[in-house]
Amino acid sequence: MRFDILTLFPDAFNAVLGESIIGRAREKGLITVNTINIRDFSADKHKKVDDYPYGGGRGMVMMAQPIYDAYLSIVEKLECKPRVIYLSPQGRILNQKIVEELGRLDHLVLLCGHYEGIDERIIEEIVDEEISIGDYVLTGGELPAMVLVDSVSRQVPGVLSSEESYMDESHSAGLLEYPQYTRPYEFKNRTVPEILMSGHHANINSWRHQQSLKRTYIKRPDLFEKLKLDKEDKALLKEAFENIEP
Ligand code: 4HQ
Repeated sequence: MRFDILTLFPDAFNAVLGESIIGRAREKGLITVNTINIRDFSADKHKKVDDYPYGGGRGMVMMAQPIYDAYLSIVEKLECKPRVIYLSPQGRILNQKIVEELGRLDHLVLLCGHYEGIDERIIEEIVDEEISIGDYVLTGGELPAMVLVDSVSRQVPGVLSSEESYMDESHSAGLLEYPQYTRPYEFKNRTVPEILMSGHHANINSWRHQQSLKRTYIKRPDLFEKLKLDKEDKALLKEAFENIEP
C-alpha cells in the first residue's frame, strides 16, 4: 500500500512513522509513506504558499496552485487516479469501519491543510473525501494524516505479527480489551487476578471475554448498545455484576 502525503511539514512524518511497527513495515516494503512538500511547487519567487482570504477576515488560506501542482506531480505518472483525502473537521469521523474500508485500497493521497484551510476550489477539483479524526480543532492536518496512515497500515497483511493482529478482533467486534498484567505478581499491595495464575486456558479466555463485556458496558455504553450478545455473553455479564468485588 502506498501513501502520498501533500504537506508543508514533511519532516514531521518520518519522526512518527519511522519507528516501531510502521517503521518496520516500511523497511519490509509492505507500505510506502512518501511525503511531497507543497512549498517545492510554489510558483512564487519567495516560495509563498498562502495568501489573504478574499472577502477579508482572519488568517491565511493555502493557495490552490502549489497544492494542485504537487498533486499533479503524483498523478501524472499513474494510469488510475488514486483516492484523495483531505483531513478536515468537516469530514466524516474516522472509525474502525472506515479504516478497514481504506485498508482495501492500494493507494491513498492525503492532503494536509494548515492556517485557516485551503482554497475551496482544490476541494472541488481534486478531493474525493474529507475525513476528520474527531470533533476538536488542531493546527494542521499532519497529525490526522499520521493517525490515518497508522490505523490503515495495520490492516495491510504482514504489517502486524500474528500476536499483534489478534488485538484487532475484539475492537472490530466493538468490544474493549480485557485487563492485562505482567510481572511482578504484586505491585503496591495489588495482586494479579488468581484466574490468570491458574493455567486453565479455557477459564482464562472466558474470564477475559467477561471482562471485555463488563468494561464495554461500564466505560463505553455507546459501543455496548450496538453489541449483539448471545446467551453465553448475557450469562457472563450477569455473573460479572453478581460477583462481589474484593
Ligand atoms: N484540522 N480532523 C484545520 C483539524 C482536523 C481534525 C485539519 C485543523 C485541517 C486546516 N483534521 N486544518 N480534527 O482539526 O482532521
